[in-house]
Amino acid sequence: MNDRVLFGIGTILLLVGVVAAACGGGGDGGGDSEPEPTATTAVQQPADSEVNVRLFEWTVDADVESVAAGAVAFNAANIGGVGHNLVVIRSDLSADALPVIKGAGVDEASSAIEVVGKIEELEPGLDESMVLDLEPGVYTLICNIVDEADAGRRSHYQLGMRIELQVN
Ligand SMILES: [Cu+2]
Repeated sequence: MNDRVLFGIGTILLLVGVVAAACGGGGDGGGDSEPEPTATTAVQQPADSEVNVRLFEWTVDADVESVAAGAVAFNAANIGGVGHNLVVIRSDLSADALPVIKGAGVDEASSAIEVVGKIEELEPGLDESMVLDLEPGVYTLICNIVDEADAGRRSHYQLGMRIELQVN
């Protein structure tokens, strides 16, 4: 019977060791343990897919035309010479037919569209990411900055900074 008792004690000690290794933050745990998750940089939540967007005068340039529905990361980079932003809009309207208010660009509060995400104005050379949970549909990516200097008070959207994105 001594063998069984010893075996039982051994099993308990083994379990205690496993629990200690799992709970402890100490450095001398088992060498086979999985690495602890490290802090991520720009993206806070995991994404299923990503869209890399370059913003410049007067283009919104995405590296894909379509993505799968789910968590989509938008990585926006302003490679232009003036400030740009990125507004992701869900609408049945075509990309060049969104409602516009003179001097204020696309009317982001319009009931004809839904703003599902926005990266505020980025100065030249800066980049920023956001993750949006997107359902299937057609989306429009725009820059909605209005330059004070523009006599026509047009937004960058009206100057051509718009592109459609299909979410499947
Ligand atoms: Cu712009």
